[in-house]
Amino acid sequence: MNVHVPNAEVTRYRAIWISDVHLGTSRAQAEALLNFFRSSQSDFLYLVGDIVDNWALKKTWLWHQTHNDVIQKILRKARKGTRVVYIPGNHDEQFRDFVGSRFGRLVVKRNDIHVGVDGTRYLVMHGDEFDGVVKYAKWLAYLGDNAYEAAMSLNYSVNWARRKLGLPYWSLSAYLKHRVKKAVEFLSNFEQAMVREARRRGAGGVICGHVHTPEMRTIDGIAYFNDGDWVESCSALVEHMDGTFELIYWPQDVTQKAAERMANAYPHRQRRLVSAS
Ligand SMILES: [Mn+2]
Repeated sequence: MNVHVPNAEVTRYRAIWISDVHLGTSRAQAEALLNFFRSSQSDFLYLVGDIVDNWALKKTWLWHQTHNDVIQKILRKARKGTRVVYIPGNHDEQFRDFVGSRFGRLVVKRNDIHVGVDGTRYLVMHGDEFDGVVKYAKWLAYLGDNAYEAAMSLNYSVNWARRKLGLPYWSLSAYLKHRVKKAVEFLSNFEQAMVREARRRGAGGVICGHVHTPEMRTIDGIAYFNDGDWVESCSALVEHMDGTFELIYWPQDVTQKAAERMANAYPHRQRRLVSAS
């Protein structure tokens, strides 16, 4: 029985958008992203912010080889002909100092306009620009970040116990975020702000990240596309060659991945490990 994830099939897209990878933290699903990168190819690759988590890097250095591999893979794609547009977010805002710089086929921009196959203009931006919390009270955002880190480590413990008990994965942070965002109607305000900005810029749509909530819908006649994140959703927005858009959710079952790695390392334990997930 062969359990490795097949990479042989490479899908070609016109454009790919990813954001909120948070490299430099243990939450980054670098392996899943590498697997997605190996399985896809595109004319345009938009890195829509929070690719590297500088705030986290300041506290503790948590940089795996797989995080290097993600960067290498992106640069390799740029060398091979993909036009890479890097739009730093609030967690990698230090890179905003490089806005306007060009490194071969990789350009750093504050935001960008992507023109779809049918000529529709899409405003591409990270999204923190209109996040009242980030914009008006930076210390609040830092506090929120620490609370999120704490929730994620608690989440890990809870799920370790649940796995031992044979229960399925349960996302505490998703639950907390859902509750919090419901309370302050943050998400709705965020979406409205993004759509307003797209209209102000004369665009027919907006493509963003930041809130870790993949979405594809039309709000007041403006396309609102959120590419999600590579912390929990492992999602990417893609534009097919015919101009249609799709949200892709990449397989990321951590238990399954761990089982596969173990199975490859210890073939004789394969059956038990795979059936345990
Ligand atoms: Mn962000």
